[in-house]
Amino acid sequence: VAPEQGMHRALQRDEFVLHFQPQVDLRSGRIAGMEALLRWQSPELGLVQPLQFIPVAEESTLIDEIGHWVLDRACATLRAWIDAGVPVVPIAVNVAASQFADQALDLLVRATLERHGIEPRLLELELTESLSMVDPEASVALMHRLKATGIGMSIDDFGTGYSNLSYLKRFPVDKLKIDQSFTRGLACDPEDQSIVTAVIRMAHSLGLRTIAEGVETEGQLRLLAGQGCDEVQGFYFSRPLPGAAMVALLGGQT
Ligand code: G
Ligand code: G
Ligand code: MN
Ligand code: NA
Repeated sequence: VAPEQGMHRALQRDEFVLHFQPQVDLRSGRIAGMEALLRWQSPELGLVQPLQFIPVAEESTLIDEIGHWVLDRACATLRAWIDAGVPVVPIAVNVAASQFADQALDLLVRATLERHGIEPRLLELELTESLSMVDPEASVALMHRLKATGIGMSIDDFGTGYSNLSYLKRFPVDKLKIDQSFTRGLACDPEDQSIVTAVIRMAHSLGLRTIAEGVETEGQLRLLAGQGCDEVQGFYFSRPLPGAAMVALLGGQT
């Protein structure tokens, strides 16, 4: 079967699952959030990673269907965990550029939150720098409507896109996610250190929080803490986890 057909069937057969990666606040040491990361549990192919199917999905409207599913499942998961007495933290969901081209995304977000009875502050959308470049004016307007719903917004993979700083100034986002390509070189590459230091300073002076992605070593962690980075995410603390394992982590911190 063609890959798109396989994924369409996967949606119908409920073969997608969300995994969750903790985001740790460096000041308190507590889990302050979690990123929802999509996996495809295919009966034929096994566990398929998103890099193997998201790019294919992005070539058709399938990415929008998958995006809706992820948003709905993220809110449904929060609802189930809250009902079970789990001390939940906000969930961050990745948004593809084409989802952002839909000017009614704010209405979809609102409806999804209401359907599951989830407070807006428990949802964060991760946007990429490139998604706003097709129609910057419309994107900024949509971001303001999303902001007005009460959800959080972050810029994912910061530093790898067009990095149009004049738009960054106008984006009503709360957080910059420093791309893992910069984190990787932190302990050995002075240029990566300079970039990370500058990004953290710039973010803070714009009133934005920072989270470093791809933190794998104690050395990286120490440098980030020294620069005042707010949060970290990466294998050093935890790989993306199935729901039950994430629940155990959250339950362990009360
Ligand atoms: O989870 P990591 O394992 O491999 O994810 C790889 C890439 O896939 C990352 O760029 C990540 O942002 C993207 N990705 C993961 N989950 C989703 C999702 O639910 N929606 C979109 N659009 N991208 C996702
Ligand atoms: O593009 P986005 O930032 O959404 O994708 C996150 C990706 O980074 C996922 O594929 C996730 O599995 C991966 N990831 C998370 N933590 C680490 C890490 O510490 N090291 C590496 N190499 N990848 C990571
Ligand atoms: Mn992300
Ligand atoms: Na990223």
